[in-house]
Amino acid sequence: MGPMTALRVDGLHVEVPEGASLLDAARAAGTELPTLCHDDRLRPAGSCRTCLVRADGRITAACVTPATPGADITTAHEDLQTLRRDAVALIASALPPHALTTAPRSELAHTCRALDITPPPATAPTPHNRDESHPYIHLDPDLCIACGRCVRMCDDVQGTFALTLTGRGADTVVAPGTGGPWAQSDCVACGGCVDTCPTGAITQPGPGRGITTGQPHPQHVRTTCGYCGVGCALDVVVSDNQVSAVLPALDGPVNQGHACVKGRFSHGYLTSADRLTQPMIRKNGTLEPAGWEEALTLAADGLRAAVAAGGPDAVAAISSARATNEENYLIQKFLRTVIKTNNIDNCSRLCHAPSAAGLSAAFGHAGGTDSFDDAEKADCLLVVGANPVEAHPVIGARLLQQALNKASLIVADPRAVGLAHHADVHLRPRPGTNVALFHGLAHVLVAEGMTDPDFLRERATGLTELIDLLAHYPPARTAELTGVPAQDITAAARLYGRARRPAILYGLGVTEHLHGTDGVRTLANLAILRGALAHTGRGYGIIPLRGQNNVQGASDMGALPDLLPGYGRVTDPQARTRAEAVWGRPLPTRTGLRIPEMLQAARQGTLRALWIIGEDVCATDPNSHRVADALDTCPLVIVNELFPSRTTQHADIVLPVASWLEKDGTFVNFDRRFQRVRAALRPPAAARTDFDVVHALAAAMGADLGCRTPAETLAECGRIAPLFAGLSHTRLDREGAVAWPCPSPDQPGQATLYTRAFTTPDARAHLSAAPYLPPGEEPDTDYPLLLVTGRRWTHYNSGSMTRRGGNLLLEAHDHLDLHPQDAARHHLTDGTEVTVESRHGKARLTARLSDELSPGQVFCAFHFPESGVNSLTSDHADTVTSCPEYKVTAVRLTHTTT
Ligand SMILES: Nc1nc2c(c(=O)[nH]1)N[C@H]1C(S)=C(S)[C@@H](COP(=O)(O)OP(=O)(O)OC[C@H]3O[C@@H](n4cnc5c(=O)[nH]c(N)nc54)[C@H](O)[C@@H]3O)O[C@H]1N2
Ligand SMILES: Nc1nc2c(c(=O)[nH]1)N[C@H]1C(S)=C(S)[C@@H](COP(=O)(O)OP(=O)(O)OC[C@H]3O[C@@H](n4cnc5c(=O)[nH]c(N)nc54)[C@H](O)[C@@H]3O)O[C@H]1N2
Ligand SMILES: [Mo]
Repeated sequence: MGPMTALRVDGLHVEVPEGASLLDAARAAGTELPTLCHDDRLRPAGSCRTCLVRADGRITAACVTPATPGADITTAHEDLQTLRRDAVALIASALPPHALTTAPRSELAHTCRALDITPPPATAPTPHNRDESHPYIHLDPDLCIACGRCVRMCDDVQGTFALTLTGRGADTVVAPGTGGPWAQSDCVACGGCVDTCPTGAITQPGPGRGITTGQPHPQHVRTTCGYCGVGCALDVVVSDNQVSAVLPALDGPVNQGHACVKGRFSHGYLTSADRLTQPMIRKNGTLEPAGWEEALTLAADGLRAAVAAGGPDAVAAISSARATNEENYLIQKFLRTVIKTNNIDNCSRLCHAPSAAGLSAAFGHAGGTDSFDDAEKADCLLVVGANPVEAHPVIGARLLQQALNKASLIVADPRAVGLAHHADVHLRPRPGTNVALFHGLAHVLVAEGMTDPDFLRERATGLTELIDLLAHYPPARTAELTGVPAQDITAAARLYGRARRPAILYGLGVTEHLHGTDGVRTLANLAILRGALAHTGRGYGIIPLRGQNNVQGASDMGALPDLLPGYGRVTDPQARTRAEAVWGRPLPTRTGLRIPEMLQAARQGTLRALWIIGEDVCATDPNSHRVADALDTCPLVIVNELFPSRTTQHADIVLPVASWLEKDGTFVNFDRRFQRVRAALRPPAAARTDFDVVHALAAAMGADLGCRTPAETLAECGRIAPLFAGLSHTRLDREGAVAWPCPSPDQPGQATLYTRAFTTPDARAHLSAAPYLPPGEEPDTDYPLLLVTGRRWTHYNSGSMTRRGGNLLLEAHDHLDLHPQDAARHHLTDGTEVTVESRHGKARLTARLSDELSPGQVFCAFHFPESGVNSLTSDHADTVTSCPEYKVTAVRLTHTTT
């Protein structure tokens, strides 16, 4: 704890941290003051005058007055109580009577009850100005007291600046800044305004109306969000096995009382009529409902038959980065010990496999070098090929505030989206030219002496080779290769090079390329050249913004064809022996198949059974026609799913499973923190957790996987994997979040890595001298445009969850963004239906003109499988890890004719 300030409140001695307010001091003394314009997440405003106290004789608003050493505060005097009561009564009297009746759970109503203020009698009928245009956020301006909390939340926490106070004097109310209805405003539905509104003027529709963060809720379950990898701690308020509201936890280690549209609101899928509620078996070509026993027996017989015909390696499984660690652990254990194959992989393959490969080659561990909390202290941010404002909104919001307040910002992204609007330098490389760009930046670092010679001499290796290579990447040549002006390269390198403590954060714009692993390694070069790592005190390393809620965990748990739980190699006898000792069985020694190899083997007839657990491969893997062919050729396809999907259309057995709000376990977030997942609801009808399904299928094959509970499972994993040996459910229940490596229960998790040494074989950081090589696809006269695919804030991956609920009202279909010049050349206007063709397939999208794109480049997401985006993308993949080249596809456009 930092230095403390001692003072007296109503005669009581209290101590508060330096910089605290009198409100904090009053709270420390156990005194509750009314605080209608205050929220701990916000800078204090002092405008409502309801928290009045007397400090050394002067009457003042406690929330804006600093606690000074030795101050003498009174709060309890009758005159003060009267002043405060009058201030609240005055605010309440300006509101229509329904302020206290229709919003009975509001903070204002609570304060009025506490101070014995009764609502004024109803006189005139209440005017009705409600704005109910938005699916998740409703506004009743009549209830607004102009405290400004929502506006500050939107500006200072979320950074969207969507709200404003309009009108004058007592008539001032909040409104969307764009003037029209809320649904057409800039709002991204983080829910911050709903959570902070003290009067019920801003609410969410439905049962959660009036339920806000910071108030006690009798039936709430603390869990971790199951959408992206940020790892927001959420409190799910439940009644009658239904979600009333999902609130961001104020003490959430990563989100600190903030959330995004997905975690906060996108749970409509839970009660969708499409939810799979019983097993299905294909009979005469159609999927028909079946009982669990019939489905499991059929699956077990099918797996046995596949092994009998082709040996254990004729079976494979794709595990789910949406599922828990314990589920992933169990699935790989089933494959390795019951089937006896290493054919297990997860969607990290499509995503950040190049990060795991690149970062472990450079530093040792398959994760980011430092924690996000550290990176937030950086004075310079280099954000590369990531759009956190849309894809990791809570992190995006924190990075934006950092850039607005205290850090310089370099963004490297072909598109002008999100953080790029606030960048000091925005580098816009042609997609697929990262390696050249990073070498260009490194060239300037070296040429202008902005490196750390001591660190390079003592802790790194590969400098000579790199310097030789960098001679070929002066700014002028790099500009030719990448399309980034030479002066921007120099300016960016100087910002990064001269910063005291820079940090690098990056995303799929680095990994999903033909040379994705080289991209990660050559980006890591910049941090190594500067020795900019947390433990050196000269920066905060390099952090991948990993995607799925548990993609880090799925890989940590060994749902990979070459690695056991905790990253021991399947080919390393020592690692195998450790696992064999715990599992009591000999393990397969041959490296298993990666996802694209599984699909290839299926097409060739050597893979005879594929179990797909929560990945819509026919929608989200590249070149989707060929994926469908693979499934159709494979004699047995089992799919665990929440919903019918493109993939279930090709399945022989479909098993209905629970979603993240319906199960127990742990996830690992993007910066290696384990957090607990807890069931808030029971799964619908006959649906079971993936955990139970794996156990049941093992039992149907006559095997017992042990690991009766998720807690036992994580404990067993810790016995195999030293990295996780100190973790347990009870510890996480107690501590909230713990980062790996965590080798023992009495040691803290290591958020900052490599304090003593790098974990590469020679304990040094490895620079990479990989030369720039062009992407797999390039535009030509037949396919003149370059398509980049990625994400939108409104939907999540295959869209299976976000398309089933209110998000569909936020974005109803996929768009193709293109520059107005390209649109004009193709005679397209906003809203025109357009057919996109690549060398591999066709997609139908709606044109959207946007100067976020450079001419010659177009962009779309892949959240609506029926538009066919992944029939466009190619089989080109990272040469090291097989991660698909989703970011570069040559296409042409034609008008859609129906
Ligand atoms: N709303 C929402 N959030 C999500 C998801 C979602 O589907 N929807 N998915 C989750 C998942 S699984 C993941 S992995 C993460 C992904 O999160 P991000 O990595 O941020 O996602 P993308 O939008 O795919 O790609 C990031 C950026 O890379 C840029 N880019 C493309 N090519 C290049 C290049 O050659 N060089 C550079 N420097 N940049 C390039 C694109 O223009 C894009 O803005 O998001 C997670 N969060
Ligand atoms: N064109 C293009 N394609 C891409 C990408 C891109 O940038 N461009 N990005 C790629 C990336 S990074 C990723 S990670 C993949 C994601 O691709 P997927 O993993 O296929 O996408 P999701 O929609 O996240 O989830 C897959 C399925 O899991 C189901 N599901 C959810 N929770 C659970 C659960 O607990 N258990 C089970 N059994 N099922 C569950 C969902 O209903 C959904 O159908 O897409 C990749 N595809
Ligand atoms: Mo991902």
